[in-house]
Amino acid sequence: AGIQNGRIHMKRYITAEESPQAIQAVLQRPSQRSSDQIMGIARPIIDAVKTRGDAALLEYTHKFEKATTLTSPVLRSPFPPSLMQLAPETIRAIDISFDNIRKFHAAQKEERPLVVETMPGVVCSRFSRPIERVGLYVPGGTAVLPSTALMLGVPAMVAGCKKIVIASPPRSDGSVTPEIVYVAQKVGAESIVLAGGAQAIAALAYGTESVSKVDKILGPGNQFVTAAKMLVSNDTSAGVSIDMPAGPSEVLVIADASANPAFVASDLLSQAEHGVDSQVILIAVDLTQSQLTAIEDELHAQAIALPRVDIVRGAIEHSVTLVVRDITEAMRLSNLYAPEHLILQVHDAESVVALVENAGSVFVGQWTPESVGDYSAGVNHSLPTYGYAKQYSGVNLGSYIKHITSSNLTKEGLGNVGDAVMQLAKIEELEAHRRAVSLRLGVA
Ligand code: HSO
Ligand code: ZN
Repeated sequence: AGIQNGRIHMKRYITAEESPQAIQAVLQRPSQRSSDQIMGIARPIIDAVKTRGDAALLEYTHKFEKATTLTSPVLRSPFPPSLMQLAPETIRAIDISFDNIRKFHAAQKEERPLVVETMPGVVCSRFSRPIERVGLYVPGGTAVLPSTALMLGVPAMVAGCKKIVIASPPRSDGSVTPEIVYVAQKVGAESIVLAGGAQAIAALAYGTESVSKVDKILGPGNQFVTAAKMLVSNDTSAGVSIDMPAGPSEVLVIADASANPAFVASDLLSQAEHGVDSQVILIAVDLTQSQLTAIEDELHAQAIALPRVDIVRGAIEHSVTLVVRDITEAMRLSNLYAPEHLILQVHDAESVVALVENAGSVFVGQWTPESVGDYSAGVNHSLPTYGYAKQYSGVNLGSYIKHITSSNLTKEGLGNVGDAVMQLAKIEELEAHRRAVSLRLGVA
């Protein structure tokens, strides 16, 4: 795969000619550097920030971000307008995206508590409250990602989180991308922590002299960020939770003869340009040799014209095309892989959605490139990678709230359910439990 005579090309497998084991092996994610090794690097960084606070945080920012002139790790709201000077078209694009993301996440609100009378006089209810303080990690690295600030910040705002802290690595001159400051202001963030990596996660988890401690940390990041999130969430003294483990970005495109080869190639490439460790998979449903070649030609031609062609080459090197017989087989393999993004460019794509069991987010039909979901449609782009779509949801309004339950019984209600309670308390030999009921009911 990868470079054949300089050609950017995904290795092709015909599933009918391979064993199921071989296909399963092809669908393995590219292996990550051992997590023990990464944890070993993250742990001392976390300890240093935990014990030495701002001083350690700044040292790491000077070292890793080369932002040696930075003297304060936090920018507090209200943010000065001079830090968010943007072209009108940028403001318009952010505003439109903000509104759509807000609309879609606001619709996820539960209007009223859930109330169920399980027995006469036994009323159970469930209501939600926002998580008070959230830390949102916006990665730096090879691309600036104000869209990630939107995807994490807008639902936090909609949920009603009281304190929103955004952390993002500063540029080497110590500044933050103005787009991120603008988004921070729009979502009502309290502060922006100018730090990245494990050190930023530690600062959010424990707090420092100037960084506010948070209750939950959300957002994607590299392996050090992910390792740090796992470490702090396992430390009971931090009292912090995380969204989900994150890995490299991925897309799986299912295309049949009705698909436009240029569209298919453009979707594969938009994921491939994220990073050399990104993975893109094409499942071709019953395509002829010439249809496959048309997609491959498009992929190469479009790829070499991209500014990030070198990153694309790296990603395509461990990406594959699987040629399958029908949509049922395609969906079976897709559910097995559990892609972060699933793009359906097939005949009657809408009906195929019913077959989706595991995926972070689905893009239906030829007019729905993944890019729209990455930025502006309204859905969230912070999604489970690395097969975690089998058990995790992407970031959504629920990521920012807790559910609290309550019970409320009348005397009759206790009379109705009391025997069951007393009986089970007896079996568990917890006499005080039993008596809390018997005493109220005036029975033995
Ligand atoms: N596709 C990325 C999100 C993103 N794309 C940000 C562009 N900017 C991971 O879901
Ligand atoms: Zn993207």
